[in-house]
Amino acid sequence: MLADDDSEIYEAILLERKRQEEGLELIPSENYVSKNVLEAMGSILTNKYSEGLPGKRYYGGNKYIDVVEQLAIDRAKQLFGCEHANVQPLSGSPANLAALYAVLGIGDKFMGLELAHGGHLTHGAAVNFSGQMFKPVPYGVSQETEMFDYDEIRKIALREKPKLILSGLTAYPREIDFKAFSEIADEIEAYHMADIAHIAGLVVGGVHQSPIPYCDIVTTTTHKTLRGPRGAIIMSKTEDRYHDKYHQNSQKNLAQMIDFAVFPCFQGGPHNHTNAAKAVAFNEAMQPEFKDYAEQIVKNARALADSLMSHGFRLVTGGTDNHLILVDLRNKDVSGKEAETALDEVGITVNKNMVPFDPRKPWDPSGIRLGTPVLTTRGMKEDEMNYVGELINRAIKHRSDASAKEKVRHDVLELCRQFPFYD
Ligand code: DSN
Repeated sequence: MLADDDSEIYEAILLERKRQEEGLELIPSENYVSKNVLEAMGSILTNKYSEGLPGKRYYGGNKYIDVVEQLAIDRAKQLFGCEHANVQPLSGSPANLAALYAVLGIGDKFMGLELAHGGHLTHGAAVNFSGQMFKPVPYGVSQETEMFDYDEIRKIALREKPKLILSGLTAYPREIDFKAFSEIADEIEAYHMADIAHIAGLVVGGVHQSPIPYCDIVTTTTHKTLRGPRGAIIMSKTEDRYHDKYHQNSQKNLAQMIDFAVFPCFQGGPHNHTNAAKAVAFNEAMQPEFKDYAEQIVKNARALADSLMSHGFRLVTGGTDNHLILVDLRNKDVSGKEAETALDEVGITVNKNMVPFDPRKPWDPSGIRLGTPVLTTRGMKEDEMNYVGELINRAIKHRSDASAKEKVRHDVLELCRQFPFYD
């Protein structure tokens, strides 16, 4: 038993479990998975090497691994309604690396959402492979509305003529119009790729527009709103619609280009235990209750947004359409880092975050980012969100008052005990 044989690791796991049970987890990219997902992840499937694809492996003994991976592929295709799915990417950044490299050459131009405006590192940040291997052209949000201005994005696309336009977010609290992005991409004969890591659960739950009809490639992690294990998948159309323009010397279609980029180009053996857990999570997301869950995530985000605004917090874009909220703290005379620390001390976990046009730096920006996937998984609804907004306000307002903070910590614990998860 781990408890007897490696007490240091065992203790750390127990303490992290207690932290998750006794705190309010508001990081929008996190979730709590089911026991079945945990069971699949903790299985003996981790022992097996299986480079290749189902039915075509470079190692023997993959009879049952093939069953697992084929189920994951079939379920991903059914869940999202996509033509092709590769379920092997180890996580979001490797998925985006393989997806971009499948269609772009070194130095090729692509457009992605600027990191400071809610994009991801892999959407073209200078410090990331995406900004170093390719030539990124950033687009941002409007200074006035803090939302996408599709006319402005179109102007940049017409001027720059990128080979690919990437739509996707990590800190944009509004619905993305994938159709509008695809019309811009079509006009300049560019690929359209969407990264739906944050919103995949909302897409399959029917509370966010699906990118599948409008994209050549769609990547997603599996551990955020989708509530699966840490990992990712890449979905695509089968055909490469720009084969004659960009890849006339290749024998491969788009699905084959994606598979080749994942393995052998960037990865070795797939993590079969994780792929089994992905299949379990896809099956869970196909159940009718998952639609209710996705709807409740959005209702909860709106309720939390209203509560925060009633306590004088300024929200970027004035609210939310999805699972996340970006708070601009400049009117509260507290930085993102100070607020993150103050909330952490009372058991409320958020992350400091840049707001669009932030005068401060990423290590201590002007904002914090919050989301409702975990609290919704625990069964909380709008009334609790209203109260969580009050707790956040008290923790930030009384951050220098030890006894007031102790009272908030007590109230956080009380609330968490009403919504246990891993009993
Ligand atoms: N690191 C993730 C997030 O927190 O949004 C994105 O992959």
